[in-house]
Amino acid sequence: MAGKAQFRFSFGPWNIHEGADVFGPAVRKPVQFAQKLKLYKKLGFDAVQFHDDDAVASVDVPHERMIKEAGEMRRMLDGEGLAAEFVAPRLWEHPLTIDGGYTSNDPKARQYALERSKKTIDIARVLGTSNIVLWPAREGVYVNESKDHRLAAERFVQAVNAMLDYDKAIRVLGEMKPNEPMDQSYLPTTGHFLSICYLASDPARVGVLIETAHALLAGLDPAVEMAFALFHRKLWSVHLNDQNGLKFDEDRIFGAVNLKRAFDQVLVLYDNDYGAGGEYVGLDVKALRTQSDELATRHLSGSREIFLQLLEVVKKIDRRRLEELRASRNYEDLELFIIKSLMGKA
Ligand code: 3MF
Ligand code: MG
Repeated sequence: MAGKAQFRFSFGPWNIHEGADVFGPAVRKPVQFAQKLKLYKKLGFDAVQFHDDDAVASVDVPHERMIKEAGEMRRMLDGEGLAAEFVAPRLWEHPLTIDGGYTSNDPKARQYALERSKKTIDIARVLGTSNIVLWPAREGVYVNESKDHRLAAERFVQAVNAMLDYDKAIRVLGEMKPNEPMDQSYLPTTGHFLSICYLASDPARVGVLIETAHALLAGLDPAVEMAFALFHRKLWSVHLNDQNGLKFDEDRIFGAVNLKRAFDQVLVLYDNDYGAGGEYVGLDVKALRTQSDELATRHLSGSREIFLQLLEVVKKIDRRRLEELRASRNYEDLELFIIKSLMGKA
């Protein structure tokens, strides 16, 4: 039965940002974390996605201090009536992990990555979530011959196992992306990570977060990817956004580039009861650099609105007509039917 879920929304604090890009500095004033938290409910969101160092000032401090700071963050969340959806180790900014963490050639980097992942788990425990997201940004190569690729896959499984072993209550979610910052990322797609899931010590606790733009950058269709992970019962989070072609990760408003593609994702999520197990509809969208301070949250509320409006279209779709068109293999009328539904003309 479709539609069991009441959709709840989340985003990460990095989605409210100052607009700096690789070619130019910040153009908006920084928004304090406490201020960002106050915006969540106003914008229609119930949960916060964290990097480890969003939750605490630094993880490279004595453990008690880190835990104390995580406790303060938990109280701030409780105060705003917000939940923590996941915590992700930000392994891509530290000098030790310049050439990757779990799959680095340097044992010190690998050790740092593992220790930091365990600290992420400690933070997640305090924040009250069991979801650990891995976006393995620098696990991969710029120069193909620089690493042993087979060994990298093995090291990846070992790292996931070390996390599962460290805390028997956590779940690990891979958020895969084929490139950027690396030329070639290891485990570039959801399918690659799913294959790792089944090699892990406790496959039931390993799953995925699918980001629309990441699937598109891999030349894949996000709705088909989501359906595949849902079949495996491993779609535990999403980063909805949009993407114009194969270039850098644009993180555009959900549906801004291709509304039908956004509709397809909502259809798959709705039909498969995504959210019924407590999963959030996460957004990973960036305000354009042109936006003024006052307008730099519109991409978030707007993406949520588009999702909910597409949900209305999904619910109104004449399923009998859809089945008829499928059965008669009349795919052109099917396509027109969907496009007209999106225009309110079906
Ligand atoms: C990079 C991303 C990241 C991750 C985040 C959580 C800025 O392409 O999508 O968002 O989602 O770091 O893992
Ligand atoms: Mg993302």
